[in-house]
Amino acid sequence: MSILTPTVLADLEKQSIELPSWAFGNSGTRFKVFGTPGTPRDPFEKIADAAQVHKHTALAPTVALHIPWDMCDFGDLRKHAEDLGVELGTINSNTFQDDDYKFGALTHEDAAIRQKAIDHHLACIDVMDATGSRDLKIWLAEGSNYPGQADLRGRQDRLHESLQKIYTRLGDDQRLVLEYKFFEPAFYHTDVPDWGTSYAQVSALGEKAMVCLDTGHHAPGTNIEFIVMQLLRLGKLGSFDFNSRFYADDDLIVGAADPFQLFRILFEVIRGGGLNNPDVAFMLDQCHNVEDKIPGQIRSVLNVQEMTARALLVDRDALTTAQKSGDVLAANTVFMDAFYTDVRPALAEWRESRGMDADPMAAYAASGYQQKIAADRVGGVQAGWGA
Ligand code: PSV
Ligand code: MN
Ligand code: MN
Repeated sequence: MSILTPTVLADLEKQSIELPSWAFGNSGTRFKVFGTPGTPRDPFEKIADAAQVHKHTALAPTVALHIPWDMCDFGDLRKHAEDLGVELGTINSNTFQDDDYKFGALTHEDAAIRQKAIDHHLACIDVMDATGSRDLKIWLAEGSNYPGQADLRGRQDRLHESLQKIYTRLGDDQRLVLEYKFFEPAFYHTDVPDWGTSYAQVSALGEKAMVCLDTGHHAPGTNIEFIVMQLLRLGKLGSFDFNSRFYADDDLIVGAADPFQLFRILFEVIRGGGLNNPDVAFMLDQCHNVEDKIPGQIRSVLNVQEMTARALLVDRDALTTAQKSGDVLAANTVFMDAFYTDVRPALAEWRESRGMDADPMAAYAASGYQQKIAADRVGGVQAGWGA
Protein backbone atom coordinates (compact mmCIF):
# COMPACT_ATOMS: atom_id res chain seq x y z
CA MET A 1 0.00 0.00 0.00
CA SER A 2 1.34 3.38 -0.98
CA ILE A 3 1.96 5.94 1.75
CA LEU A 4 0.13 8.41 -0.50
CA THR A 5 -3.59 7.99 0.11
CA PRO A 6 -6.15 8.48 -2.69
CA THR A 7 -7.04 11.88 -1.20
CA VAL A 8 -3.40 13.00 -1.27
CA LEU A 9 -3.01 11.69 -4.84
CA ALA A 10 -6.15 13.53 -5.93
CA ASP A 11 -4.62 16.79 -4.67
CA LEU A 12 -1.30 16.06 -6.35
CA GLU A 13 -3.03 15.20 -9.60
CA LYS A 14 -4.47 18.72 -9.81
CA GLN A 15 -1.25 20.56 -9.02
CA SER A 16 0.15 22.90 -11.64
CA ILE A 17 3.23 25.09 -11.56
CA GLU A 18 3.91 27.87 -14.05
CA LEU A 19 7.38 28.11 -15.60
CA PRO A 20 9.13 31.43 -16.34
CA SER A 21 10.23 31.82 -19.97
CA TRP A 22 13.40 33.53 -18.75
CA ALA A 23 14.55 30.38 -16.94
CA PHE A 24 15.35 28.88 -20.36
CA GLY A 25 17.58 31.78 -21.45
CA ASN A 26 21.13 32.37 -20.30
CA SER A 27 21.60 34.20 -17.05
CA GLY A 28 24.39 34.87 -14.64
CA THR A 29 25.80 37.38 -12.27
CA ARG A 30 27.28 40.79 -12.92
CA PHE A 31 30.62 38.99 -13.28
CA LYS A 32 29.85 36.60 -16.13
CA VAL A 33 26.98 35.06 -18.03
CA PHE A 34 27.88 31.54 -19.16
CA GLY A 35 26.13 30.38 -22.32
CA THR A 36 24.92 26.81 -22.75
CA PRO A 37 24.66 24.89 -26.04
CA GLY A 38 21.08 24.71 -27.25
CA THR A 39 19.87 27.81 -25.44
CA PRO A 40 16.69 29.17 -27.10
CA ARG A 41 17.09 32.01 -29.56
CA ASP A 42 13.52 33.28 -29.41
CA PRO A 43 10.28 32.90 -27.43
CA PHE A 44 9.14 30.01 -29.62
CA GLU A 45 12.17 27.94 -28.62
CA LYS A 46 11.67 28.86 -24.96
CA ILE A 47 8.11 27.53 -25.14
CA ALA A 48 9.33 24.35 -26.83
CA ASP A 49 11.76 23.79 -23.94
CA ALA A 50 9.10 24.52 -21.34
CA ALA A 51 6.85 21.95 -23.03
CA GLN A 52 9.55 19.34 -22.37
CA VAL A 53 9.24 19.99 -18.64
CA HIS A 54 5.50 19.44 -18.82
CA LYS A 55 5.90 16.38 -21.03
CA HIS A 56 8.04 14.60 -18.45
CA THR A 57 6.26 15.77 -15.28
CA ALA A 58 2.64 16.68 -16.14
CA LEU A 59 3.16 19.50 -13.66
CA ALA A 60 3.85 22.57 -15.74
CA PRO A 61 1.06 23.35 -18.22
CA THR A 62 1.67 27.12 -18.44
CA VAL A 63 4.56 29.45 -19.21
CA ALA A 64 4.96 33.04 -18.03
CA LEU A 65 6.25 35.64 -20.48
CA HIS A 66 8.31 38.77 -19.93
CA ILE A 67 7.63 41.90 -21.96
CA PRO A 68 9.56 43.14 -23.91
CA TRP A 69 11.96 40.16 -23.75
CA ASP A 70 9.39 37.86 -25.36
CA MET A 71 7.94 40.26 -27.93
CA CYS A 72 6.68 38.41 -31.02
CA ASP A 73 3.43 37.66 -32.79
CA PHE A 74 1.41 36.51 -29.79
CA GLY A 75 -1.29 34.85 -31.87
CA ASP A 76 1.42 32.65 -33.40
CA LEU A 77 3.07 32.04 -30.04
CA ARG A 78 -0.24 31.05 -28.48
CA LYS A 79 -0.90 28.57 -31.29
CA HIS A 80 2.67 27.23 -31.03
CA ALA A 81 2.20 26.70 -27.26
CA GLU A 82 -1.13 24.97 -27.72
CA ASP A 83 0.33 22.69 -30.40
CA LEU A 84 2.95 21.65 -27.86
CA GLY A 85 0.39 21.02 -25.12
CA VAL A 86 1.01 24.10 -22.97
CA GLU A 87 -0.56 27.54 -22.54
CA LEU A 88 0.77 31.05 -22.13
CA GLY A 89 0.45 32.34 -18.57
CA THR A 90 1.32 35.40 -16.53
CA ILE A 91 2.63 38.48 -18.28
CA ASN A 92 5.53 40.16 -16.48
CA SER A 93 6.14 43.84 -17.11
CA ASN A 94 9.58 45.43 -17.23
CA THR A 95 10.33 48.97 -16.14
CA PHE A 96 13.90 48.31 -15.12
CA GLN A 97 15.93 48.43 -18.32
CA ASP A 98 15.31 51.89 -19.68
CA ASP A 99 17.41 55.00 -18.92
CA ASP A 100 14.24 57.00 -18.30
CA TYR A 101 13.58 54.88 -15.22
CA LYS A 102 16.81 55.71 -13.42
CA PHE A 103 14.90 57.49 -10.65
CA GLY A 104 11.67 55.53 -10.83
CA ALA A 105 8.90 54.52 -13.21
CA LEU A 106 5.41 54.36 -11.69
CA THR A 107 6.70 56.54 -8.82
CA HIS A 108 8.80 58.99 -10.87
CA GLU A 109 8.59 62.71 -10.08
CA ASP A 110 8.09 63.46 -13.79
CA ALA A 111 4.53 62.85 -15.00
CA ALA A 112 5.73 62.09 -18.54
CA ILE A 113 7.95 59.24 -17.33
CA ARG A 114 5.18 57.91 -15.12
CA GLN A 115 2.88 57.93 -18.13
CA LYS A 116 5.47 56.05 -20.19
CA ALA A 117 5.60 53.35 -17.49
CA ILE A 118 1.80 53.24 -17.25
CA ASP A 119 1.57 52.91 -21.05
CA HIS A 120 3.98 49.97 -20.93
CA HIS A 121 1.64 48.21 -18.51
CA LEU A 122 -1.36 48.98 -20.71
CA ALA A 123 0.55 47.43 -23.61
CA CYS A 124 1.16 44.37 -21.40
CA ILE A 125 -2.60 44.08 -20.89
CA ASP A 126 -3.02 44.19 -24.69
CA VAL A 127 -0.60 41.25 -24.81
CA MET A 128 -2.69 39.46 -22.17
CA ASP A 129 -5.76 39.92 -24.37
CA ALA A 130 -3.89 38.25 -27.24
CA THR A 131 -2.35 35.43 -25.20
CA GLY A 132 -5.42 34.72 -23.07
CA SER A 133 -3.38 35.37 -19.92
CA ARG A 134 -5.14 36.17 -16.68
CA ASP A 135 -2.41 37.81 -14.61
CA LEU A 136 -0.25 40.89 -15.00
CA LYS A 137 2.68 40.63 -12.64
CA ILE A 138 4.34 43.86 -11.62
CA TRP A 139 7.72 43.91 -9.97
CA LEU A 140 9.14 47.40 -9.61
CA ALA A 141 12.85 48.15 -9.46
CA GLU A 142 12.11 51.49 -7.81
CA GLY A 143 13.70 53.02 -4.76
CA SER A 144 16.64 55.12 -3.64
CA ASN A 145 20.18 54.61 -2.46
CA TYR A 146 20.66 57.40 0.07
CA PRO A 147 18.63 58.81 2.93
CA GLY A 148 17.09 62.08 1.82
CA GLN A 149 17.42 61.22 -1.88
CA ALA A 150 13.69 60.66 -2.39
CA ASP A 151 10.36 61.72 -0.94
CA LEU A 152 9.22 58.34 0.38
CA ARG A 153 5.63 59.46 1.04
CA GLY A 154 5.21 61.22 -2.31
CA ARG A 155 6.40 58.11 -4.13
CA GLN A 156 3.80 55.95 -2.38
CA ASP A 157 1.07 58.39 -3.41
CA ARG A 158 2.24 58.43 -7.01
CA LEU A 159 2.50 54.65 -7.02
CA HIS A 160 -1.13 54.43 -6.03
CA GLU A 161 -2.21 56.83 -8.77
CA SER A 162 -0.23 54.96 -11.42
CA LEU A 163 -1.45 51.53 -10.33
CA GLN A 164 -5.00 52.81 -10.34
CA LYS A 165 -4.68 53.78 -14.02
CA ILE A 166 -3.36 50.32 -14.87
CA TYR A 167 -5.99 48.57 -12.76
CA THR A 168 -8.81 50.38 -14.53
CA ARG A 169 -7.76 48.87 -17.86
CA LEU A 170 -7.96 45.23 -16.61
CA GLY A 171 -10.66 43.06 -18.14
CA ASP A 172 -13.28 41.36 -15.96
CA ASP A 173 -11.30 38.12 -15.78
CA GLN A 174 -7.88 39.69 -15.50
CA ARG A 175 -5.87 40.42 -12.37
CA LEU A 176 -2.88 42.45 -11.29
CA VAL A 177 -0.37 40.91 -8.87
CA LEU A 178 2.10 43.23 -7.15
CA GLU A 179 5.41 41.67 -6.16
CA TYR A 180 7.45 43.00 -3.25
CA LYS A 181 11.18 42.84 -2.67
CA PHE A 182 13.08 44.29 0.25
CA PHE A 183 16.12 45.57 -1.64
CA GLU A 184 17.86 45.64 -5.01
CA PRO A 185 18.50 47.32 -7.33
CA ALA A 186 18.00 50.14 -4.82
CA PHE A 187 19.85 49.67 -1.56
CA TYR A 188 18.41 52.21 0.88
CA HIS A 189 14.69 52.05 0.22
CA THR A 190 12.46 50.14 -2.15
CA ASP A 191 8.97 51.42 -2.98
CA VAL A 192 7.31 48.01 -2.55
CA PRO A 193 9.63 46.39 -0.01
CA ASP A 194 7.32 44.08 1.91
CA TRP A 195 4.00 42.26 1.95
CA GLY A 196 2.40 45.01 4.02
CA THR A 197 3.11 47.67 1.40
CA SER A 198 1.98 45.43 -1.42
CA TYR A 199 -1.15 44.56 0.56
CA ALA A 200 -1.91 48.23 1.26
CA GLN A 201 -1.45 49.16 -2.40
CA VAL A 202 -3.49 46.29 -3.87
CA SER A 203 -6.24 46.67 -1.27
CA ALA A 204 -6.64 50.29 -2.33
CA LEU A 205 -7.22 49.12 -5.92
CA GLY A 206 -9.85 46.43 -5.54
CA GLU A 207 -10.63 42.76 -5.75
CA LYS A 208 -8.72 42.09 -8.95
CA ALA A 209 -5.43 43.17 -7.35
CA MET A 210 -3.45 40.70 -5.24
CA VAL A 211 -0.03 40.24 -3.68
CA CYS A 212 2.74 38.19 -5.29
CA LEU A 213 5.09 36.52 -2.83
CA ASP A 214 8.55 35.72 -4.19
CA THR A 215 10.22 33.42 -1.69
CA GLY A 216 13.64 34.97 -2.37
CA HIS A 217 12.57 38.52 -1.60
CA HIS A 218 12.78 38.58 2.18
CA ALA A 219 15.45 39.41 4.70
CA PRO A 220 17.29 36.36 6.06
CA GLY A 221 15.42 34.83 8.98
CA THR A 222 11.99 36.08 7.87
CA ASN A 223 9.18 33.68 8.74
CA ILE A 224 7.78 33.41 5.21
CA GLU A 225 5.14 30.83 6.09
CA PHE A 226 3.62 33.32 8.51
CA ILE A 227 3.21 35.80 5.65
CA VAL A 228 1.67 33.05 3.51
CA MET A 229 -0.79 32.29 6.29
CA GLN A 230 -1.70 35.96 6.75
CA LEU A 231 -2.18 36.71 3.05
CA LEU A 232 -4.35 33.62 2.59
CA ARG A 233 -6.36 34.63 5.65
CA LEU A 234 -6.88 38.07 4.10
CA GLY A 235 -7.77 36.58 0.70
CA LYS A 236 -4.94 38.49 -0.99
CA LEU A 237 -2.34 35.88 -1.89
CA GLY A 238 -2.48 36.03 -5.69
CA SER A 239 0.67 34.19 -6.61
CA PHE A 240 3.99 32.70 -5.63
CA ASP A 241 7.33 33.11 -7.30
CA PHE A 242 9.17 30.05 -6.00
CA ASN A 243 12.94 29.88 -5.83
CA SER A 244 15.52 29.51 -3.11
CA ARG A 245 18.35 31.56 -1.75
CA PHE A 246 21.33 31.38 0.53
CA TYR A 247 22.21 35.07 0.66
CA ALA A 248 20.19 37.53 -1.40
CA ASP A 249 17.82 37.17 -4.38
CA ASP A 250 19.75 34.11 -5.57
CA ASP A 251 16.97 32.65 -7.79
CA LEU A 252 18.24 29.11 -7.17
CA ILE A 253 16.22 25.92 -7.62
CA VAL A 254 13.21 25.93 -5.28
CA GLY A 255 13.73 23.67 -2.29
CA ALA A 256 17.48 23.45 -2.90
CA ALA A 257 18.68 25.76 -0.17
CA ASP A 258 16.12 25.03 2.53
CA PRO A 259 13.71 22.14 1.84
CA PHE A 260 12.23 22.48 5.32
CA GLN A 261 11.22 26.07 4.63
CA LEU A 262 9.46 24.94 1.45
CA PHE A 263 7.65 22.28 3.49
CA ARG A 264 6.55 24.86 6.08
CA ILE A 265 5.30 27.20 3.36
CA LEU A 266 3.35 24.43 1.63
CA PHE A 267 1.86 23.30 4.90
CA GLU A 268 0.41 26.81 5.40
CA VAL A 269 -0.79 26.85 1.79
CA ILE A 270 -2.72 23.64 2.43
CA ARG A 271 -3.92 24.79 5.86
CA GLY A 272 -5.17 28.06 4.36
CA GLY A 273 -6.98 26.49 1.39
CA GLY A 274 -4.45 27.75 -1.14
CA LEU A 275 -3.57 24.43 -2.77
CA ASN A 276 -5.17 23.93 -6.18
CA ASN A 277 -7.08 27.13 -5.55
CA PRO A 278 -7.37 29.06 -8.83
CA ASP A 279 -6.87 32.32 -6.92
CA VAL A 280 -3.34 31.31 -5.92
CA ALA A 281 -0.95 30.84 -8.83
CA PHE A 282 2.13 28.68 -8.27
CA MET A 283 4.99 29.99 -10.38
CA LEU A 284 8.73 29.56 -10.49
CA ASP A 285 11.03 32.56 -10.74
CA GLN A 286 14.44 31.03 -11.19
CA CYS A 287 17.57 31.36 -13.25
CA HIS A 288 19.94 28.54 -14.07
CA ASN A 289 23.38 30.08 -14.27
CA VAL A 290 25.55 26.98 -14.36
CA GLU A 291 23.24 23.97 -14.63
CA ASP A 292 21.28 22.87 -17.71
CA LYS A 293 18.02 24.75 -17.82
CA ILE A 294 15.43 22.13 -18.80
CA PRO A 295 16.52 19.57 -16.18
CA GLY A 296 16.87 22.49 -13.74
CA GLN A 297 13.19 23.25 -14.25
CA ILE A 298 12.22 19.56 -14.09
CA ARG A 299 14.03 19.27 -10.76
CA SER A 300 12.25 22.41 -9.51
CA VAL A 301 8.70 21.29 -10.23
CA LEU A 302 9.46 17.86 -8.77
CA ASN A 303 10.76 19.52 -5.61
CA VAL A 304 7.50 21.44 -5.24
CA GLN A 305 5.46 18.29 -5.86
CA GLU A 306 7.51 16.26 -3.42
CA MET A 307 7.26 18.83 -0.65
CA THR A 308 3.52 19.25 -1.30
CA ALA A 309 3.11 15.49 -0.88
CA ARG A 310 5.00 15.60 2.41
CA ALA A 311 2.96 18.56 3.66
CA LEU A 312 -0.24 16.70 2.72
CA LEU A 313 0.93 13.83 4.93
CA VAL A 314 0.78 15.91 8.11
CA ASP A 315 -1.75 14.22 10.37
CA ARG A 316 -3.92 17.27 10.88
CA ASP A 317 -6.20 15.67 13.47
CA ALA A 318 -3.27 14.54 15.60
CA LEU A 319 -1.69 17.95 15.18
CA THR A 320 -4.83 19.77 16.30
CA THR A 321 -5.22 17.47 19.31
CA ALA A 322 -1.63 18.09 20.36
CA GLN A 323 -1.96 21.84 19.80
CA LYS A 324 -5.20 22.10 21.77
CA SER A 325 -3.81 20.15 24.69
CA GLY A 326 -0.63 22.22 24.76
CA ASP A 327 1.53 19.21 23.98
CA VAL A 328 4.39 21.06 22.38
CA LEU A 329 6.61 18.10 21.64
CA ALA A 330 3.83 15.90 20.30
CA ALA A 331 2.73 18.68 17.93
CA ASN A 332 6.26 19.16 16.72
CA THR A 333 6.68 15.39 16.25
CA VAL A 334 3.56 15.14 14.10
CA PHE A 335 4.87 17.96 11.94
CA MET A 336 8.40 16.56 11.63
CA ASP A 337 7.22 13.01 10.95
CA ALA A 338 5.59 14.22 7.75
CA PHE A 339 8.61 16.30 6.78
CA TYR A 340 10.98 13.34 7.20
CA THR A 341 8.83 10.95 5.15
CA ASP A 342 10.53 9.99 1.90
CA VAL A 343 7.76 10.20 -0.69
CA ARG A 344 9.97 9.75 -3.74
CA PRO A 345 9.43 5.98 -4.27
CA ALA A 346 5.66 6.42 -3.88
CA LEU A 347 5.62 9.32 -6.34
CA ALA A 348 7.67 7.30 -8.85
CA GLU A 349 5.23 4.40 -8.55
CA TRP A 350 2.27 6.74 -8.97
CA ARG A 351 3.79 8.31 -12.06
CA GLU A 352 4.29 4.90 -13.61
CA SER A 353 0.72 3.93 -12.82
CA ARG A 354 -0.37 6.97 -14.88
CA GLY A 355 1.78 5.90 -17.83
CA MET A 356 4.44 8.49 -17.08
CA ASP A 357 8.18 8.28 -16.54
CA ALA A 358 8.99 7.01 -13.05
CA ASP A 359 12.10 9.22 -13.08
CA PRO A 360 11.50 12.36 -15.18
CA MET A 361 15.11 13.53 -14.84
CA ALA A 362 16.44 10.25 -16.24
CA ALA A 363 13.76 10.13 -18.93
CA TYR A 364 14.65 13.63 -20.12
CA ALA A 365 18.37 12.78 -20.17
CA ALA A 366 17.65 9.64 -22.21
CA SER A 367 15.31 11.43 -24.63
CA GLY A 368 18.09 13.00 -26.70
CA TYR A 369 16.33 16.41 -26.67
CA GLN A 370 19.31 18.19 -25.09
CA GLN A 371 21.66 16.88 -27.78
CA LYS A 372 19.17 17.76 -30.50
CA ILE A 373 18.77 21.40 -29.47
CA ALA A 374 22.54 21.75 -29.02
CA ALA A 375 23.00 20.58 -32.62
CA ASP A 376 20.04 22.46 -34.12
CA ARG A 377 20.29 25.83 -32.44
CA VAL A 378 23.51 27.08 -33.86
CA GLY A 379 23.73 30.64 -35.15
CA GLY A 380 21.51 33.45 -34.04
CA VAL A 381 21.67 35.05 -30.64
CA GLN A 382 20.97 33.00 -27.57
CA ALA A 383 18.26 34.47 -25.40
CA GLY A 384 19.33 35.70 -22.03
CA TRP A 385 17.89 37.30 -18.92
CA GLY A 386 17.16 40.63 -20.47
CA ALA A 387 16.80 39.59 -24.08
C1 PSV B 1 13.89 40.61 -9.88
O1 PSV B 1 14.09 40.48 -8.52
C2 PSV B 1 12.98 39.54 -10.37
O2 PSV B 1 13.59 38.31 -10.02
C3 PSV B 1 11.59 39.65 -9.80
O3 PSV B 1 11.45 38.66 -8.83
C4 PSV B 1 10.66 39.41 -10.97
O4 PSV B 1 9.64 38.53 -10.67
C5 PSV B 1 11.61 38.83 -11.97
O5 PSV B 1 12.82 39.51 -11.74
C6 PSV B 1 11.24 39.06 -13.40
O6 PSV B 1 10.99 40.42 -13.66
MN1 MN C 1 9.98 37.22 -8.73
MN1 MN D 1 13.73 38.32 -7.75
